[in-house]
Amino acid sequence: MDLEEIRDFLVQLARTAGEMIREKTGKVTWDDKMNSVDLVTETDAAVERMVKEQLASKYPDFKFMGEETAHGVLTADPTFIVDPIDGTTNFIHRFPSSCISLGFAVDKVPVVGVVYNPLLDHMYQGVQGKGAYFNGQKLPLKPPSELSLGTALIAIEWGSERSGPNYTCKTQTFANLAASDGGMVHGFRSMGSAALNLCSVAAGTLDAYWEGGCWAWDVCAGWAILAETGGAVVHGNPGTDKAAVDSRVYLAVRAGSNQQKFIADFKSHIKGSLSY
Ligand code: LIP
Repeated sequence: MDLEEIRDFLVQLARTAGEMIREKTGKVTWDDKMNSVDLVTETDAAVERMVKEQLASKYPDFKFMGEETAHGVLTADPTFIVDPIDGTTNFIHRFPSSCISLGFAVDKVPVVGVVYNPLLDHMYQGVQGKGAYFNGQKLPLKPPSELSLGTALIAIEWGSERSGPNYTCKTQTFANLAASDGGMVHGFRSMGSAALNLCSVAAGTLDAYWEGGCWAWDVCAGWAILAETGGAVVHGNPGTDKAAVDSRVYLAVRAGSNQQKFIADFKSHIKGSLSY
């Protein structure tokens, strides 16, 4: 299987999808999915249709999983894992942090990732064993320095579940990581796209990203990119180490010395655990 050829095809597809997304951004109406903060637009569906058709005609033997049309259960078969618009809320608001996320997994391991933010013309891509790039520049964008919680800039997301035990765990953990008698991290960023958060961790411009509740299509492509930079994705709950692409609770950490200690420190600040 030629992973670089697959990457090249996904880059082309991302640019085509990018035109569709750019044209409609900030100009769409939306529907609610689970609730009034879980949103979908016709463009999400149109982009996924186009991508699915193109992939089926070029790679008829590979499976497809996508946010809008094909959930299913991830198997070990070669599978494209696609979010047509990650950051749909940003797309609706015209906040320039949404992207198409095109991942490819084999044996459930993300091996190719293409993430494209069309408003900013930011193209991230990575192939297992071949490195990861941002607009042609090798990632990470800065030399990997020592990791420590007290100097960390961390992506968090509020998600669409705004009550109950998961919400309590997230908000109490955010408070504990921020507090002067807690982690006292440098700061949080909440930019509304799992895929772009992972790409920023790959770039080294964010130190870590913690989230529960997102799906394989939110993380597969970004994970493949991050893995190529020496970054790690582990399970986001204390007491569980290994994350699977569909485990829905993740902690992503950039390349750098003290990675394992950083992960342990971070987890010691989580209040309870997340369950999806
Ligand atoms: C979004 C994620 C975001 C998360 C939201 C949502 P969408 O994906 O990327 O990080 O907090 O709950 O899942 O819905 O914009 O594709």
